[in-house]
Amino acid sequence: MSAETTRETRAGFAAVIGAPNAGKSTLVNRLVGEKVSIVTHKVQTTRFQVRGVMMRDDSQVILVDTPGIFTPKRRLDRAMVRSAWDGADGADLILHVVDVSAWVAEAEGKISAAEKKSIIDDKRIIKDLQELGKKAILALNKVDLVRPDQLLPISAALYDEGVYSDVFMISGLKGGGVDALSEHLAKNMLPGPFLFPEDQAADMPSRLLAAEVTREKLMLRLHEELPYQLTVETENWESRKDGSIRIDQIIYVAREGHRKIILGKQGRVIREVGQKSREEMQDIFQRPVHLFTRIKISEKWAESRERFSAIGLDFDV
Ligand SMILES: Nc1nc2c(ncn2[C@@H]2O[C@H](COP(=O)(O)OP(=O)(O)OP(=O)(O)O)[C@@H](O)[C@H]2O)c(=O)[nH]1
Ligand SMILES: [Mg+2]
Repeated sequence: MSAETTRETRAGFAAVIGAPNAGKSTLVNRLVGEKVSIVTHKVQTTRFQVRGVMMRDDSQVILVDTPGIFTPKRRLDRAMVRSAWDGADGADLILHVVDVSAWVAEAEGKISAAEKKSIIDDKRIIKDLQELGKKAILALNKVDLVRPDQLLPISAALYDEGVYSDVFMISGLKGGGVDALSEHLAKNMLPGPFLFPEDQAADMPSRLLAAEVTREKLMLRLHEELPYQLTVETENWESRKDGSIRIDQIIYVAREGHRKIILGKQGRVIREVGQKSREEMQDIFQRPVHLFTRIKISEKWAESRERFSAIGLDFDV
């Protein structure tokens, strides 16, 4: 007789949507238990759908991290917002992450411009959810920044919008409340076989992940509009006999002035960025990394159909 018992497994997709900077990627990384999506303090960090696999009990939850939903202007912005809604549309569950500290600031009449934007985006998402006709799970995030008594009226008001099935109060950064949310997600997957191998946390190709790591370090180091006007590509990836990896990357920028800023005085900026990026890649890939970065001027990188489709974005929205 076989000792094997049949496992009642569950699996499915949970799309994580929300305004830029709400904390979606931070939450996805925490739920998965490792870094699958880059995080910065700046808005519009995530540019395309990133899948992370969470295992809990006999459930597999494929979390789909999405770009923030905002009012788009450029082609890249439009494609990012479309990508977020596509993620929501195809998912079994939708998780709406809200930066609750913005709502508290509004209630107290001490709201900043960024917080105002965040609330406008949240309201827009609520309207779109109403139209979509699918109930979402509300995750009131960043509760570490507010007092519990400030949360309750906001939670009640948002629940009354009628688009949410459940509300969780969490801190993706500190971890508070995330366990209850993760349990809920796992329980609400449909019975079925796992969709990814159990030990696989992400499905992003290593070359793309390496490019994202460098883009994160650039975003953290650069100011104003520059982070939004560049992109990073891994040009070459070579596994060496000694166990190390040689990675060649190109940073595409729109103008000569941008190239100079990224270089910095005597190449200081690019050197620092490369150093940080290399260290993190070594952590992720668990092997020594030799990283070589070049900067190229390409006025048209944000108008390149090929680049969009390489990261799963729709060029024609
Ligand atoms: N205090 C606090 N900060 C948080 C929390 N979650 C995320 N953050 C911070 O919020 C900022 C944005 O986090 P991200 O995870 O990149 O947000 P995002 O929603 O993925 O942003 P986009 O990809 O730009 O749409 C970062 O500085 C995070 O450290 C939280 O629970 N508490
Ligand atoms: Mg993100």
